[in-house]
Amino acid sequence: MSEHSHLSTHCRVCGARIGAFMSFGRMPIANGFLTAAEIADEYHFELAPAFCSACSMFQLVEQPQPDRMFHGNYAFYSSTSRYMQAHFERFAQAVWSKFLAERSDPFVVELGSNDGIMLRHFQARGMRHLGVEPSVNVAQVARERGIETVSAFFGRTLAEDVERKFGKADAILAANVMCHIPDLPGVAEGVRRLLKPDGVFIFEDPYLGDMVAKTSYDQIYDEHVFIFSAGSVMRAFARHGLDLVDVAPQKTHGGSMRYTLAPKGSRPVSAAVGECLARERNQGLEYPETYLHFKQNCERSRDRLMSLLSSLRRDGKRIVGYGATSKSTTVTNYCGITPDHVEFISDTTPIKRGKLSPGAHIPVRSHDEFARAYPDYALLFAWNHADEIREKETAFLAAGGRWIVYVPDVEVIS
Ligand code: JHZ
Ligand code: ZN
Repeated sequence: MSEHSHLSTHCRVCGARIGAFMSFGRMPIANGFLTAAEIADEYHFELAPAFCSACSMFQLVEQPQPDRMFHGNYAFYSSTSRYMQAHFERFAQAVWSKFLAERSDPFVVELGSNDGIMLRHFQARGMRHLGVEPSVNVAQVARERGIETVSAFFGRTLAEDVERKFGKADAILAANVMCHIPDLPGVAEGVRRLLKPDGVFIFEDPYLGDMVAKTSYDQIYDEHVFIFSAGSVMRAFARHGLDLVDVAPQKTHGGSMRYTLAPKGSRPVSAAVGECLARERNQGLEYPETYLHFKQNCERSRDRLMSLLSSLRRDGKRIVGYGATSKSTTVTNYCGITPDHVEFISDTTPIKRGKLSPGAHIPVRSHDEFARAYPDYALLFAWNHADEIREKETAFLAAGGRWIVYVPDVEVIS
């Protein structure tokens, strides 16, 4: 696959012509954990990001069909992290106290509600709620918890169905979901229709400013068709009569942004929006040259990581991966990490265990395997959960183990 992608297309938001500024090469489905027998049929596409200089939306030029990614065997269960559980409890609490507490019989809808990690806090208050979750296995976990969930992709038609059945929504929420949906205009239109005139649409996703600053290129994979900034979100939703009225940075997923939108003119715009837009201009997020620099940083990160892994292996050190994240599919396949570098990847998710990692085919094993015979080095693929993991793994360090991280820089930590 050539380094310089030939791929070009039209911006999913504004229709301007866009071209990839780099390619991460041939990639499998990031959550497509597989068995040895399935290797021959493994699906691949070219992972190549583009920046639209007309509306500043960062996006993939090619994304696999949604049902290749989200289906009855979706491998990511939101509730695997304790920190994320606490995060979504706080998110729900903030939405409740700021927007819903004073309303009579409010109705909240969450797009991509996964296993109910956030909605359960509304359900616990006896509130009217609905989750929309196309991956039926994770949706089923939510239903078993008593959370009302429909398994479908959200868009204009579903918005109309929901409105007919439940009425309009006081709040529509989405966390790590909006950046997954290629038809952003369709979703924005659905949201506008489903929202009450005084309702709010609040969503959060990994933030472009953090990705560029930290060279966390592993946020780029099939599911993340967009990486948002305040500027690109503001412009994309203005086309559909929704104002960006607030932004709030979040620590989750290595740096995220929470966006609050409301029907045009219905709410004052907080000072945080203007401040964030100014920061984005200073950081150069609106300029194509920024992404050429980002590309060089990705290449440097890859070279440093591979020379570290190769030299440790030459010295006979054992290296194990920690966290079979979606992000690690980009890292292993872009950098060329193989089972010769990384013996296996430790992960707590039952559905991933006993499988091979997508593309690189590194075995995924239980955490017990990791703890049974600590390796010399653990390559921290779940770097966004570093605090939680390092708290749990003090025995690994005490046994002389060391962490390898690559965000923001390639480093060994003991
Ligand atoms: P984690 C997923 O990304 C996919 P991923 C998705 N596209 C997205 O946007 C974000 O989530 C929200 C394991 N683990 O959270 C569990 C341990 O083994 O970084 C998970 O497999 N031990 C929807 O996949 C993985 O690591 C632990 O102690 O990049 C973490 O995946 C902890 C904390 C996690 O998301
Ligand atoms: Zn555009």
